Amino acid sequence: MTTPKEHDLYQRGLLKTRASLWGRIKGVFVGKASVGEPELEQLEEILITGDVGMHYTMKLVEDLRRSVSEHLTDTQLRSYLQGWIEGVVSIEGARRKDQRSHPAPGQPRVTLVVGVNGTGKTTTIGKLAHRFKGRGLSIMVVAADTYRAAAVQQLQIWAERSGARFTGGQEGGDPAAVVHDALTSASRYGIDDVIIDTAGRLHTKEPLMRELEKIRTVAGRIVGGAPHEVLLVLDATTGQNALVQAREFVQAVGVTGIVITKMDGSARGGILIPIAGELGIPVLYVGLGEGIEDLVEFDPKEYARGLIGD
Ligand SMILES: Nc1nc2c(ncn2[C@@H]2O[C@H](COP(=O)(O)OP(=O)(O)O)[C@@H](O)[C@H]2O)c(=O)[nH]1
Ligand SMILES: [Mg+2]
Repeated sequence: MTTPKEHDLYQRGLLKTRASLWGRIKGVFVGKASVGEPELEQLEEILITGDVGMHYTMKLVEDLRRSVSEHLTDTQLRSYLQGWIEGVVSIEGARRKDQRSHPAPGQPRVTLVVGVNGTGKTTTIGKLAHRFKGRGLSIMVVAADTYRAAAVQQLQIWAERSGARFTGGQEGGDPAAVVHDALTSASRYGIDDVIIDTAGRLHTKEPLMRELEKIRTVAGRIVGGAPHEVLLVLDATTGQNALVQAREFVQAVGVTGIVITKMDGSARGGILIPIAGELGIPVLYVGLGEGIEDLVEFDPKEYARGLIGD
């Protein structure tokens, strides 16, 4: 269940997408005496330019064509679209078997956060640390992005803000060694949750994937079953590019959950539909702003209401 505050965050965060998607759809359908092919074609175009992707656009238009008689009121159309979107992202998004594992009692739960530079990994970790803290858990965040001193510092600032413990290496240090030391001390101190920040330099894809693999191996050696969760962070404003990135990471590093950030930053919030649909990996969180509170657990109903409605 979402709280009223989270409902508002969805509504506010998805404003741009809603204005573009529902705003245009309404313009096509409302006040029409009947729904015919010209309207359905226009709907198709709105959905495709709204990043919903060819596959789900065709499916939606086909379903609508079949289930709708001539006349469609504004309210009927709205609830039809909301229900359709909610169904697709919840059913399709959970198609794969849950890949998450659980730590043994007394061991920390280890989350590895991966994704391309600039997608919002470090920010998301800060927000997650704050969330988990709010549940009374002890948190450690780990800077395994050791290529830039600024990246390490940025995570340290988020650790201070959220009240999490911080571990980071020297600039240029070995990320796997940082993870080794961090997990050793997290186990010793009885930390509940460890969240690991990683580098995401796209231009060196193969070494990056190898490095992530090395981090995985080292983590599993220190804490049984770690990483228990691998979160892939995708930037909604990059549209179809996010899907391309997702395929690469899923193939290379075994992703267990997805975070889609910057849903508030553009009218491209529709991209969540093909991401959830194609990958079949659950979208766990969405980023709806830059602040520490602007990360919510993904809720298909709130998402659908944020996209379609007045
Ligand atoms: N509007 C908005 N901006 C975000 C969100 N998440 C991250 N950002 C911004 O995206 C930029 C890159 O984030 P960062 O965490 O440094 O990305 P990283 O390189 O993947 O670690 C920063 O300016 C963040 O404030 C979000 O959900 N909404
Ligand atoms: Mg970062």
